[in-house]
Amino acid sequence: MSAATTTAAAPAVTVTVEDRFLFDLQGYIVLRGAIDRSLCVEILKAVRAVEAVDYPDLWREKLPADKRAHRSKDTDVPHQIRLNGLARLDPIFDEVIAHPSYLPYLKEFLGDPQLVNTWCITKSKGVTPGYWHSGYGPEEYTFRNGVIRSPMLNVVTMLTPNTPGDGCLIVQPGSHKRNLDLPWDKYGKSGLEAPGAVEITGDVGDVVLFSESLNHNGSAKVNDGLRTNLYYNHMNFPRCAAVLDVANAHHYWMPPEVRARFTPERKHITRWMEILKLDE
Ligand SMILES: O=C(O)CCC(=O)C(=O)O
Repeated sequence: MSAATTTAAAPAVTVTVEDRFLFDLQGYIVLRGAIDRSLCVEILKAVRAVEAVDYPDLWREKLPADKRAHRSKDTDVPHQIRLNGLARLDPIFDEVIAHPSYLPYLKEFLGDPQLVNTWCITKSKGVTPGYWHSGYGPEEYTFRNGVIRSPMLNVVTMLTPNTPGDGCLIVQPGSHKRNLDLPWDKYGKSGLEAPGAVEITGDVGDVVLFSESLNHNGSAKVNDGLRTNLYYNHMNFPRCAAVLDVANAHHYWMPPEVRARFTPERKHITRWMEILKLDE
């Protein structure tokens, strides 16, 4: 990675040959100190305030009974709070949309990035590992004529330190190009028993970009304290559609009054929301 600062005066970030090499090799890349610590502190304050709210989520009542949608605040997993559709919940979450520290990477690895799903996960001690998954299969990750294309790219921003045992994001490096499946039921206790599993640790403001073809999971949180990360998922414009997940489209799509406050870059990275209109 070259420059990784975020102020307006910061030099433009360029994706280096080493970045491309690593992302293609591992299926993810870590941008250390990508987001200003002071902005992370501000966002974290808003996260805690939003986590204290109980949302009526009346829109869910219109969904067919067999469609499972996240609530704005999900507490289904013990010791964990998941917030969904972040820009609906507080404008502070806009600040990391199309952030200059990672936008060039999205363009390099996706094409014409469009923001789709956004969420935030706070874990406290006692969270057990999630399940290993990937949003897309390895056949969807391509390298053709020197061009890297991931079907979906997740941008994870650490708002608190992610130390070992903190319920970190765990990945199997290289699994975005895997050829074989595994007997997943064998690997349970921390998530880290899976072959090749690596825990991605980091500090406030670090950003992880990973291909959604990569096998990933959240590990067990055995430490005290809270671990909070943001997850902003992106797709290439031609294939981006909230219709892939009708139940949760509410969280993907932002109404015009929310997008009205966006900067031109943020409007551009959400322009699919002008074409596909959600009837609320
Ligand atoms: O807890 C984590 O950091 C992993 C979360 C995860 O795998 C996901 O949200 O898809």
